[in-house]
Amino acid sequence: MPPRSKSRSRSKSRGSSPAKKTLTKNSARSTKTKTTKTKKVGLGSGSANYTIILPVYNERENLPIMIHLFSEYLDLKDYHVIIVEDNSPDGTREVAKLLQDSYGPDFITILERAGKLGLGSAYLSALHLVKSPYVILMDADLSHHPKFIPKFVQKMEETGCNIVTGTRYRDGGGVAGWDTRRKVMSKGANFLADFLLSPGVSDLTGSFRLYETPVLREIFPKIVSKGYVFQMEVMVRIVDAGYKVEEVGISFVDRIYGESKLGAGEIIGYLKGLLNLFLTT
Ligand SMILES: Nc1nc2c(ncn2[C@@H]2O[C@H](COP(=O)(O)OP(=O)(O)OP(=O)(O)O)[C@@H](O)[C@H]2O)c(=O)[nH]1
Ligand SMILES: [Mg+2]
Repeated sequence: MPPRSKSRSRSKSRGSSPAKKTLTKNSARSTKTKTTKTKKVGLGSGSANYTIILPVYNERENLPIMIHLFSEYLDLKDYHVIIVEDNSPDGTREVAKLLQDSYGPDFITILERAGKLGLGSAYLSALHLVKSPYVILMDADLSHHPKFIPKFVQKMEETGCNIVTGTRYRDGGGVAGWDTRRKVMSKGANFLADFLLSPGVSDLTGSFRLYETPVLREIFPKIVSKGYVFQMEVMVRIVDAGYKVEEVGISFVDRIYGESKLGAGEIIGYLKGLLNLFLTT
């Protein structure tokens, strides 16, 4: 990734070569959510290096394919998956339990929540359970292919960065299956955010990322936005805090099964969140 040449003068920590931060703060205590009736099923593996947090809502068809792809592309000894299931009406929880029976609780933990509590809180609840030094966040709708995970890991090892983010807009990345409206919305959202905030990351709204766990634990409690703008705020605050971000091109494929949750409300929320970040960071 090129250096952040477009740093805003208002930025407190953005310099020409931000030093890699020493990660001493572990703010897990302050990431508590108000979720009630949450049940953890599975032991979690204490030996895995990487935990994949997989939020699912109505992903009955996609979830088994995702887990199968993990087994195809990853060395499972090194990975643990936390499925955050929000009582989907389509029976995703039963499918998750069958997968856990088949792959074992050392590979799959299921975080059972009482209802649809949103993506941000799904990540937060799961983060409490993470024991590994690295966390991967990704969607379970097959838009994010597990084959890119080893590339993320390699990039982090090679560069010593704190975060690797998948990008659809650089390094051979792309999008398949979106109509013009969706492409324009995504490009527009990224362009506007880059113009106003200049974080130097090409895909701000993407959510396929590898993090050092302490970085995520430090940043997450500071996030105020919900919905589409959430991923952007995470990245902007990470860059603002001086952490080193690298990018890997990914091909993003639109979901085949299930329904998109992106509507007009999300677009308005995005613009409000963008303005808030512009004024506060
Ligand atoms: N546990 C949980 N998972 C959620 C919730 N909302 C969305 N998800 C999951 O989060 C991931 C991303 O959600 P998507 O609906 O694909 O949203 P998107 O990727 O922004 O948009 P589309 O792909 O166009 O639908 C998927 O794996 C969803 O199943 C939620 O409230 N709770
Ligand atoms: Mg999706």
